[in-house]
Amino acid sequence: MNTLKKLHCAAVDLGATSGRVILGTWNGTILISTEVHRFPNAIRTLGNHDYWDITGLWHEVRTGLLKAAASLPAGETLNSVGVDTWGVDHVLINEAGRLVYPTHAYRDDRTQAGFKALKSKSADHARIYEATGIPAVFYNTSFQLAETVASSPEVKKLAAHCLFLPDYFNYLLCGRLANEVSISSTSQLLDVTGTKWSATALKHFGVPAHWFSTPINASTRLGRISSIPELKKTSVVAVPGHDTACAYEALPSSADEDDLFISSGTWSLVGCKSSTPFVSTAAMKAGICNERTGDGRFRPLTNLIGLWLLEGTLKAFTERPTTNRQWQILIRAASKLPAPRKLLDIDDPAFANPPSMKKAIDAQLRKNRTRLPQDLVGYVRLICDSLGQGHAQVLEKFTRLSCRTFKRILLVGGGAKNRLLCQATADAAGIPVVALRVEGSALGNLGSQLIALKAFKSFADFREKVIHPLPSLTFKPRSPRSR
Ligand code: LFR
Repeated sequence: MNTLKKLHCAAVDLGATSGRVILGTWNGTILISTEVHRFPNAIRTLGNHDYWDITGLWHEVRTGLLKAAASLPAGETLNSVGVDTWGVDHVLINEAGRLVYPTHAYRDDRTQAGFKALKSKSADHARIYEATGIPAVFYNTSFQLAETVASSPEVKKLAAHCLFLPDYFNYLLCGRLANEVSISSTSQLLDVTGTKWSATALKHFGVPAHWFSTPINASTRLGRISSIPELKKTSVVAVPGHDTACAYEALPSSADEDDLFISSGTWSLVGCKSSTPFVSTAAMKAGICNERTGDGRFRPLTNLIGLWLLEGTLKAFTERPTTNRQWQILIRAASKLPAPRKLLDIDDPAFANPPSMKKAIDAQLRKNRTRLPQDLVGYVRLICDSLGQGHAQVLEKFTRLSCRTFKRILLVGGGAKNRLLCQATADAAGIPVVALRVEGSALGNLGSQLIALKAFKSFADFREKVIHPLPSLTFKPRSPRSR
């Protein structure tokens, strides 16, 4: 008989377009996860700038946690909660914990000038890459904070702490101020190795060093919830705060390091795990971001535009799918179309935050004298094939840079449900794609909490017992390329 006490954990997983609270119950043998709350999220525009609705997000987090606790059998307690979010975004607070600056969304184009300036000065770019392992990406926290300080110099006096969004929600829950390592590594302000903030980067961007504290590893217990009286017995665990770090931990990787990882959602994050960072000039040119795992190791990856292309394009069509069934019909219809003759250049900066994604795609196609798709089905086909090709190009880069031979691509996230995207990736890459249809970030988040609660020794242990037995779908390349 299984005598182990059940453990109940809530994973708060906030994404740029939706958020969810997933209740995970580990009974010593299986992990049952149930979505207890889901809500939309969106960038809010005010004047010429883009922001996150932080108060709205906190309201949803609170609602979701109360729902999670209410769904438990009488007498059982929610043991812990962990929060993960997208990367780079942050709050500035004073000593009393009050917000002193609005929380901008990373797609706000206030960072463009600083981003372009760094990209154009190759010696500076190389110096910052060498120091932080993160190349110039338009949304980096570094560019955001540099713009904040330049446009509102008084903020240097007002702000006492910079917390990344998961760090801030942890603080709101339990009052403990801490920067977690995986989310800190998305900033372009952390040293590429170790856990010191980069003096070189802080100086270059004009960001005060005292805003940050030495990052802590994930699976650290921060304290009990103090802001929601009904949940005062629940512990707050710092999980890998970056959703991508959580998703990577939830992939059924082999011990041989021959798997390439894709977390496929609004962004396609394509990379691998590594004990050392990739810091060569070639890695910088390839746009490799040496982000960290929750225990401070490396997950070099490249960021592609991902399903943002599709999410944006859908807005131009009145008849768009809302149910799983409608999605399946759309994807099936798109799979039956002939392959597009020419694919999109998905790195086109015009796709970053256009007023109309369809118009941005049409403009690129017209420029390349390519015929426009006739309907939504045609756009879906074009987008999925183009993303598949983008994934394959990153595989080539990683093969070259790591000197490894990748045997499989492990894919998790919303894209795992999209058969056309998985097949297009396998076809273009010439190796199988193993798709895991689970909420990857939430699962990694739950794993980190269960490690903190001592139900598992490590993520390797969690993967062996929880992830490897999960069903997955393998897409074999239809026309293996000669390599
Ligand atoms: C995905 C993600 C990516 C990051 C982007 C912006 O949700 O976290 O990893 O590069 O959002 O933060």
